[in-house]
Amino acid sequence: MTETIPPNAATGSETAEKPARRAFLKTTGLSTLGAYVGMTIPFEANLMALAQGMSEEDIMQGKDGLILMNDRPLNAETPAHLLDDDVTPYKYFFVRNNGLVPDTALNMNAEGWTLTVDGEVDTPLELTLADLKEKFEVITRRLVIECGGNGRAYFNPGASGNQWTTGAVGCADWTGVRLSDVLNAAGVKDSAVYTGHFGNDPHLSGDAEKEAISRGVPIEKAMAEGGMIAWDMNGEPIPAVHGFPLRVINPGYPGSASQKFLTRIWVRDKVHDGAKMTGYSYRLPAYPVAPGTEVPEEDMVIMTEMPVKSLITFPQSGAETPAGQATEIRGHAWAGSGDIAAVDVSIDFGQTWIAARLEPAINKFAWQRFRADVTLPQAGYYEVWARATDMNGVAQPPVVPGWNPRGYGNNMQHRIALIAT
Ligand SMILES: Nc1nc2c(c(=O)[nH]1)N[C@H]1C(S)=C(S)[C@@H](COP(=O)(O)O)O[C@H]1N2
Ligand SMILES: [Mo]
Repeated sequence: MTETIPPNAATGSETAEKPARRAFLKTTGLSTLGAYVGMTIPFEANLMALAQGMSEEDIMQGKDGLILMNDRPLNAETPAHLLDDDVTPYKYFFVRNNGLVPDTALNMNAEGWTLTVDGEVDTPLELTLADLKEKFEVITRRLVIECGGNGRAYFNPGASGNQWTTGAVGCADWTGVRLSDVLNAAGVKDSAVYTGHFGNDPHLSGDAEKEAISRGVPIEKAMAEGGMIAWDMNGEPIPAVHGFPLRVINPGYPGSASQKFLTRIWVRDKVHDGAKMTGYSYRLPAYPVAPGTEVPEEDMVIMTEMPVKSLITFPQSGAETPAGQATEIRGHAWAGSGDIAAVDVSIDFGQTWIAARLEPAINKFAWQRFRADVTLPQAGYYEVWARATDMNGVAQPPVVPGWNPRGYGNNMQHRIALIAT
């Protein structure tokens, strides 16, 4: 069966095999152990803690069934069938760290935490968590966070970086304040062009002078609907690996625009030039290039809005279903531009499409549930493909779109295998 199921239609463990193996090759002790137990190692929290040089802290405590991409920094994705919930629980939410998880997060210690808002503002602010909770309207929003490199594993030639397949995405309920309310309280000057976000997570090297990552968004995006500064995830303080005690969320943009462990928002009078804002990081060629092209650095432009996408979360790829009977297919669809217009599914490799029922988003930038009933006519091997279309009429392509040097923005249609019996 392994031979006949294409990569994107593979079952969870098979999907994991290639990237996980690759990760094992370049890492050390922990990974070797992982290779003995199998290619998808469920999180062994103590091992993870040790891998990061922590002694007892259980830094991935409560994670369940994720696939490890790398242990230093910690990166793990979620198999598609574990993303079936409307609200992704903590245990299934993917983890992407560029640096180390800071001690403040590991100890869940927010004592004395402040958020600085400075730069091109009338009144620089220094806000405690209590200030944020008291001085601004507190809101809860269901927002998708998706890594810009989700789907990287399918580019050919391949791109370096975490070999995410389809699981670097999640949709949680976030509680906090509007990013725009905080910026308005500081008074954004006309000279403001971009935000620059900072967190207290140490650089992998441990060098205190270096930032792990510091990205930002155009000021218009920061002031737009959706942007948040959040302290709760699904009704609990944001867990260590997801940015305790505070994170920015800029939904619809690559996940890297949602800074964790947030300490400062620097309003800039030019495009932010923090760590991983420049060079090839989170950038796409300014023009279409042939696969494998060496694109000059000056021709790379910052990736902004994430493309329209969907994921089939039920059934699990490789499942068996009776021929001649209706089977429910379901999943989620989302787009950086906002709401989804339609989702269609195909059981014949895209030759014909069936309209799925689509639920409205609970709020802008939440993913939307789709359901379709399909009947597989006779016993045998099938694939189910899903294709979402956004409000601008832009739909997911059937193949990997626009090759780019770092493998960003792959929104090709998701495919699962179904065996009719
Ligand atoms: N401080 C900090 N914020 C960060 C990162 C990081 O390494 N450090 N990674 C970013 C990237 S690339 C992504 S995709 C998301 C992942 O969020 P999650 O780990 O909560 O899933 O966080 C973003 N915010
Ligand atoms: Mo990311």
